[in-house]
Amino acid sequence: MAIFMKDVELPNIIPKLLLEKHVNYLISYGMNKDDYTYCMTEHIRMSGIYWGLTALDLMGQLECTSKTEVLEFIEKCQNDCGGISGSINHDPHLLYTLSAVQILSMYDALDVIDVEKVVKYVKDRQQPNGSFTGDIWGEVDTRFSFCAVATLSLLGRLDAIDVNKAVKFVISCMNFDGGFGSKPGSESHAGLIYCCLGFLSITGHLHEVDADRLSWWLCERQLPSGGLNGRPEKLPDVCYSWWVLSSLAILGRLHWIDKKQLVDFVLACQDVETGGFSDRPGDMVDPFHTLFGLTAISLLNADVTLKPINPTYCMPQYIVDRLGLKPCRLNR
Ligand code: GRG
Repeated sequence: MAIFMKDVELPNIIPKLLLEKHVNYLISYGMNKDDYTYCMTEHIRMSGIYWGLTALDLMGQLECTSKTEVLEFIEKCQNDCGGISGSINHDPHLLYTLSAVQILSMYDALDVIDVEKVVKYVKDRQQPNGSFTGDIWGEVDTRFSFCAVATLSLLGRLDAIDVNKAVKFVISCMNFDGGFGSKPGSESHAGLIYCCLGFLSITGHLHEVDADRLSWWLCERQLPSGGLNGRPEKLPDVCYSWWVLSSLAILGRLHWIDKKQLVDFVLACQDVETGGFSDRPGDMVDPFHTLFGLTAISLLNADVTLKPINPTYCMPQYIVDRLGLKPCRLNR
């Protein structure tokens, strides 16, 4: 006899979307610089700012923060080699370089950094087999292939790298289940599937994907609680609402997911007192999960007041439009 266990229990009453509380949570997060979690996340500050500002922009509150302070911070994080670091005096990395370029694109302020040096930094990361390292220390991962092409396309400089070789490497990471891992032969994982589909969407190679097989695998990530996990046998997490949903959106199959159940799961991950979203109901909130809770609600069109999000760049759609970018999507 099969026994169905609920992966995570949702509260009896699902709260509505608490936008005002989320705005207050994000604004006060950046203000309390002595806070323990704020100090412990210094090394990922650049991405933290991108998560917070993107979430605020989706809620129509980008101007609640100090643009000048953010731009000064980014300027100080660009290193001589051109790469941008997570914090001042830290080592540069492709992840933070992309976050910085995303923020500057939102603010229409790319002149704050030396763009040609950024282009050179990204170009220097490409390896003879087309893959990218995240920094000078040599770790190769499909995340970095995405960061490289997303950064360069935002700068209008995709011509700086060998795109064909880069595509070949990403395609070599495709698995029998239609998904993608971090390198050839690595297990499929929803986060890396987003990176590879985002990469293929920017470079115009989505036709290389088995869209039905991959979408089936992505839909199997939905658990009885309604939440999504990142791979089989794992717990659900709000961030996969982004990695999985954006992938389905790029594949033109967003409607394959059970929207009502997923929205309930995401709403149940809000802290109704402090604002913000956590990974699962009842856990501690943070800006990372707050962004991906909101982007999921936006992609699902479950709240009319949230601005639309672009599934490839994870940036407000109006900014992607303003830059004239048209990342590919499949139709179904
Ligand atoms: C522009 C949004 C945006 C991102 C930049 C870095 C990057 C590109 C994407 C990261 C994609 C990724 C790998 C996400 C997964 C993050 C995560 C929660 C990893 C946890 O992995 P495990 O194995 O978790 O600890 P599970 O859920 O598998 O147990």
